[in-house]
Amino acid sequence: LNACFYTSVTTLERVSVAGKDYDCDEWTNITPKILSYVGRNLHTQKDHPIYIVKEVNLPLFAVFDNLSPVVTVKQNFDSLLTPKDHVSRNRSENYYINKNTVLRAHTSAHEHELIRSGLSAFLMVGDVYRRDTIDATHFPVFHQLEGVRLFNSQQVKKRNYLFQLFSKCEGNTADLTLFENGQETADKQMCHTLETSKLLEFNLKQTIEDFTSLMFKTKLPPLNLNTDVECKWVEAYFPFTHPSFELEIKYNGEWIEMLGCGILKQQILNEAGACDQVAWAFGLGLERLSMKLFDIPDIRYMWTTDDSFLSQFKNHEDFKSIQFKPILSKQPAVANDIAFWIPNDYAMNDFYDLVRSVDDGLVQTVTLVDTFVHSESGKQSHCYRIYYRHTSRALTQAEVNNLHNRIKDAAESQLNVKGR
Ligand code: FA5
Ligand code: MG
Repeated sequence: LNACFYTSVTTLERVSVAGKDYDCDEWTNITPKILSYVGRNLHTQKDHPIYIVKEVNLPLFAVFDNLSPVVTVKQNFDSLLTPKDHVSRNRSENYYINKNTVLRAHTSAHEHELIRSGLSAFLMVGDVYRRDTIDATHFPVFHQLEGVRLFNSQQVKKRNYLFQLFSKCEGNTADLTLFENGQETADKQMCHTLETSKLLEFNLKQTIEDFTSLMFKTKLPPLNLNTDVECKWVEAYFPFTHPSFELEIKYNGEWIEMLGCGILKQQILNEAGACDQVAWAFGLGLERLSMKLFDIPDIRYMWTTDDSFLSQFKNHEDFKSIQFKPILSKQPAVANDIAFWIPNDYAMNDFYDLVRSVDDGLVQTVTLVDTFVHSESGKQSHCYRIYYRHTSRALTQAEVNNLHNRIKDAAESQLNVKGR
């Protein structure tokens, strides 16, 4: 539990987050670096690329973009049926303020309260926080767009009717029931009829595909360089949906995950006072969407206050006419390795988070290149390759060496690792 005890914050008895004070305990692992991102709210900053994609709203949906990122463990996990021993709760995955309080790891944390308030179609945008890997498409703070839509039995029946009209299949729509006391299968939950589940899945995927083509379909060729995108559905697992899916999208020649979604577990609706309704939900990564849309090659650009970045998004009548021009001509990354013996309670995210907190914008990617177990002592070692590359200026070997040494020193003094 103490693998990553950041003296700078956690020796404090209390910590102030977004203007409120919280007691620290053995779960506290937020860092000053992460705290410095709380309140930046890129999604409410006019003309920021995250704001621009957020503004492409779906009609019909109520929009919330100012819910506090400080949530309870209950909101972030329990309300979403996350098992008590599920890895997503680990201290190595999240930024805990204390045992009961966490910086939300996803916007799904607010689903329960918004459903309980009686809404039946809503979108939620906010900053979310995760201890995670380091590369061009991951950042410890990012933004999600959550969408939830509830249906009562009348609405499902109407959809079933339309569906049958279009697919020309036979069937008695009047007989459609939402619920049954049945079996869970790959396609449905125990209490849903197969028809209900399939109709919801169809509507969910249709909504997301419509949104995706709204974002990416070329409107004004040849002005617009953002042509249609390649994307595909893959099966997924979330503790709070079944069945679950992910949408992947081709980005720089590779498939990356853009969103997760699924049919909301009925228990969540029941506990939020909507037991006669069914629902789907999705959670989309706005950075990834925006990077794909504008051809932004590195997620770190989102946080620059550099006008040569931000000015490229200003005063555009149509977001589709924006084509990002990298500020720096391609500079090769400088690679530098670091190897150490790790203690038993070590988690890779401890190292990644440490790099994030020491780095001042130079580190692009960190990869584990080698693991090794000493034959006699049984001790394990990890070797990481750190790629140094700034988003907007060339680096000198001296500043790379300086940062690399600071990372080494910090790892030895804070992570209980031994240099090799
Ligand atoms: C979730 O967060 C679920 N709450 C999504 C969901 C909502 C599922 C509702 C079902 C119903 P996931 O951990 O896969 O799922 O993250 C969702 C998206 O956030 C990813 O597809 C990706 O686009 C983005 N994302 C995840 N981690 C990072 C990161 N470190 N940096 C930037 N974007 C990220
Ligand atoms: Mg995922």
